[in-house]
Amino acid sequence: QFKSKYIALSFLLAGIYISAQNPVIQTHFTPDPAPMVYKNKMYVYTGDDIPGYDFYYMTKWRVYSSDDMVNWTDHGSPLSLESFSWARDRAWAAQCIERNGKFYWYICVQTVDNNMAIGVAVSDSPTGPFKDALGKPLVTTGTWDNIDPTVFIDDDGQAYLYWGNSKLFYVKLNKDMVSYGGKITEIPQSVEAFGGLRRPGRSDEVLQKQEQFKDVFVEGPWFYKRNKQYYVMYAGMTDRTECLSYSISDSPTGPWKYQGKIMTGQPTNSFTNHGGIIDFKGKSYLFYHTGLLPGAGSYGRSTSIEEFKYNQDGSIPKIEMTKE
Ligand code: FUB
Repeated sequence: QFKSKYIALSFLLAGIYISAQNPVIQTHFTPDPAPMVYKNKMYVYTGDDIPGYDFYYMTKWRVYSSDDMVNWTDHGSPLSLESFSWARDRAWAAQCIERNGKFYWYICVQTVDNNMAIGVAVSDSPTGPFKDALGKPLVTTGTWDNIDPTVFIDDDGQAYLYWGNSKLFYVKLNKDMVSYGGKITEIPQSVEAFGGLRRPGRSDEVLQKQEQFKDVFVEGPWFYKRNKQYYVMYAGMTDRTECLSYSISDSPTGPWKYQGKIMTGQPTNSFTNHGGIIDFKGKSYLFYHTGLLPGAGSYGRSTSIEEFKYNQDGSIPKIEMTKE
């Protein structure tokens, strides 16, 4: 027993700990997990909830890595609100991607002008140090729509940034990954595309009672491609909490076809859900968050992971939340 305690302590001091259980990170709150595979290693970029407030209060982001999905190394917090001179508050959801040996971490924050905007930080290493690439926002439209960036580089080298809350937008990024030339496009919402419509002035409870509004794009898009098929997973709406739903397309810019809900139900103890899907060493994983750490809840969310197998036709099965 002494030996195992000693080994655990050594791992902890080295910033490594072992968790095959959900939530996989039990030392910090880690919402909005965004996985990235680089050089045979899994990285996960997360937020950093500070519970005790009556909203999502976050001032920095975190990074963890694993070779085997069991042993996780804590790389600390290489990016925070202070990294962006134009940021005021709300270090919300983010995603990191590698291109030509550089790492681009797309984040969203509340600006000094009181809007939400998307910024990008760059590093030579997946674990930082990261630096604001522009000294100003990458996407700012003077609204609160600009949250939850997700980034993807297609086989032809074209990179796409999707994001949004209630409204879903995309823009084609330039090769430098920190600018765009074309215009920002809003993806039309429809029952066919995302399972339902959000009507201004109608509460989600009312929408749930109407069959045609059985789901809706809320936020947290996760954009990726598998076997020539484009996928966008997103936080949809069910009962009183968010679920994870998805749509597919033959093109990176749509039209999108609603495919249904991936993850619903309990126990989540969190109003939101937000995550990413990725393949690693021949297996497929869904990263998501719950509020299940002791004393947590909607404003103290933690990363959980489920392994799953795609169906033969490329569809995603229903995935249960587990504690393993
Ligand atoms: O973490 C803050 C916000 O909550 C995210 O931006 C949303 O997707 C939701 O998870």
